[in-house]
Amino acid sequence: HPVALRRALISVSDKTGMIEFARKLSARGVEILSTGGSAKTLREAGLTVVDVADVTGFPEMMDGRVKTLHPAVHGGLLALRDNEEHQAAMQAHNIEPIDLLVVNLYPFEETVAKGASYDDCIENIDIGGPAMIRAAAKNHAFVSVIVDVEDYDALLAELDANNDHTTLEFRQRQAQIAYARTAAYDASVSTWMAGAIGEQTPRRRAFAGKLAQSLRYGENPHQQAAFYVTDEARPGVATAKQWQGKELSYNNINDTDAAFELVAEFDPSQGPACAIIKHANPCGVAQGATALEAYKRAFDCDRTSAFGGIIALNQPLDGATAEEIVKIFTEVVIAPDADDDAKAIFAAKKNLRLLTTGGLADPKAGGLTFRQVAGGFLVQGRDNGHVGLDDLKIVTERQPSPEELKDLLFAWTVAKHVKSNAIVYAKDMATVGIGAGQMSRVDSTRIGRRKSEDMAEILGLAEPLTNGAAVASDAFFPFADGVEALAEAGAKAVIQPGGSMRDDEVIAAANRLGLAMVFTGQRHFRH
Ligand code: 93A
Repeated sequence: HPVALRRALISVSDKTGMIEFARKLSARGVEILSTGGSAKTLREAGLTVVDVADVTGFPEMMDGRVKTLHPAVHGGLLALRDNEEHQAAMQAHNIEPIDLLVVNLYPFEETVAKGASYDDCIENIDIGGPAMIRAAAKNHAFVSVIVDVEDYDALLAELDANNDHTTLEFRQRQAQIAYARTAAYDASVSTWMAGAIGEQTPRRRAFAGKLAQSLRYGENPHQQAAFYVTDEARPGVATAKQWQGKELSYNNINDTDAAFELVAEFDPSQGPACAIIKHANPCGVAQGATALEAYKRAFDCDRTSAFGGIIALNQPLDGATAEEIVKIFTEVVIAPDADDDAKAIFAAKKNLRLLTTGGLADPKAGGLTFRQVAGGFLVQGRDNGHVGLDDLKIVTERQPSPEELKDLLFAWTVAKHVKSNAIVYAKDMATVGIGAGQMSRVDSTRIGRRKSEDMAEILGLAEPLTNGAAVASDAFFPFADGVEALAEAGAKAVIQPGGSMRDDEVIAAANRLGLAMVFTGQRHFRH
């Protein structure tokens, strides 16, 4: 199965490393065919190149839309070298074999990420490239295909190790990579089109991402893992710049995403906000007059859990906040930006990762989210639900005060980002107790309260801050016991979707206990 390399076709948009690579192929006696821009670059570097136009007998035409789509190219890639009929056809039509295809595609994903026009995006859909890649990969019994600049060295190493031949194993591996690339490419075209034409349903969609990073391991060290990017335009962990610190782990990426998506809910024009995340749940979220104050208030929700956490800010990180953050061990800090003071302070903490995103994600934007199940995966629209003051329905005799209303909406926004059953106590735009991920809603109310009691002890407060707090519940209370537990914790106002069969009982309990309660009409399950 070893195949000698005699003739290669190079047609690349990303010309990184191409000249060096082609030079090494030439030195091994490989003849090089190439398309317009690639051929020009190679020739200018002093290499001998055959124009594909001379092979096809047709000029590149229609703005390059048609350059390699020709039997002289596709026959050379697809012909079985051990099949007499195929060989006869090659002879009859003057088709020469192509043993190696080196293609990287028009930068469609990058063009979309730049925010280019519809027509620009369309023009950047590569047709000839994927056609050749799929042809070469199909004929991997004889042909090698390279679709990634990173694989140039792998091919050269393969030739070194096998006396200028490629092995079947190598060609199979490259073919597998090639199909992954063309599938991902078409998926990104389809995903972009869905966005461009406003198609929201998750039906008849194709999914794929671009490999951003191979991870050292997954959720646990015995699991392999990788990180794929599906939306290069959305500010977040997938597109952030990492300034320092070791490589992010699988769990770090998951938690950093949770942190930044949560903090992006808070419009910076309404003031700085900070979220501290542990195991994908917030252990403190707060607004403040400054980023420093927002961080301190978030930290004071649950100082014990915040250790080793992930911190997100909705505005640039400054020196004063950085100074405070480095007082305890933190895994990751993510913010739209960071000033020089902050960077200098973090530089002394080698393990702390600093990520900047260049902006905030739009919490109201659409998009899809995924969840894997055995043998398949679930797809749904992002939870971009939003509730404002006007959407609230007051259902109790006691009306919430304006301050309580602000805290209710704040708690509600945080609850959207807490695993169900979620209970979030808030006071003065800071969480003061969070109960997450319990199988019973009553347990979540108790956990939030207990955490607040622990913090009161640590901070030396006369009473836990859940006393007099506003509380959000991500879904309705099925029975009155949840509301009773909140009243026991001293809460004064409640926000919840409503819609339970026993809403009447729940409202009656709230009235009896002197609580103000509002319904949102929308829930935020997060499982
Ligand atoms: O417009 S195309 O879809 N039509 C083609 O026939 C074709 N053949 C190769 N684009 C085509 N290509 C692409 O051109 C390659 O995939 C590569 O990305 C690019 C290289 O062009 P150049 O060598 O002119 O820079």
